[in-house]
Amino acid sequence: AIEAFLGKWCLVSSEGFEEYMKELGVGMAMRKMGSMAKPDVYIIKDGDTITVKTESTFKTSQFSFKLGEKFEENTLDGRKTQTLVSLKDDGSLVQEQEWDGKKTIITRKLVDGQLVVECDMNGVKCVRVYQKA
Ligand code: DKA
Repeated sequence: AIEAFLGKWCLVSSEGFEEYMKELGVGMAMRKMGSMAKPDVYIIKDGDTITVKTESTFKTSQFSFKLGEKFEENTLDGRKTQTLVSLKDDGSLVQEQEWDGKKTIITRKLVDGQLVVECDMNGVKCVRVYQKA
């Protein structure tokens, strides 16, 4: 259920994020800031609407959606994507972003009470772990 994802999460570790951002096409200046940022992520539910808010000293942004309904997302790095978020049978929350004929997938799962975020762009993967605040 989505309820387990709700709350405030703080980044505790990040592997491969620089390479992932590079594969996304993020420029060097923003990659530097992105690598240094230790964001807090808030996952909030209001009725059917879920909001994911990412807050850091570098940038704050948020997106809202309903599970299984495509929407237009403005990403932290300035892409405008067609995004679909769905909750899989194994409990993972899968966010698929499509833009300019490209695609990336961000999978969020709960492992031992931590939020594990796995990003994949053309097979370039990154893993970021968040702890409940
Ligand atoms: C996360 O939630 C990572 C989500 C992917 C962000 C991609 C673009 C970032 C550019 C600064 O931890």
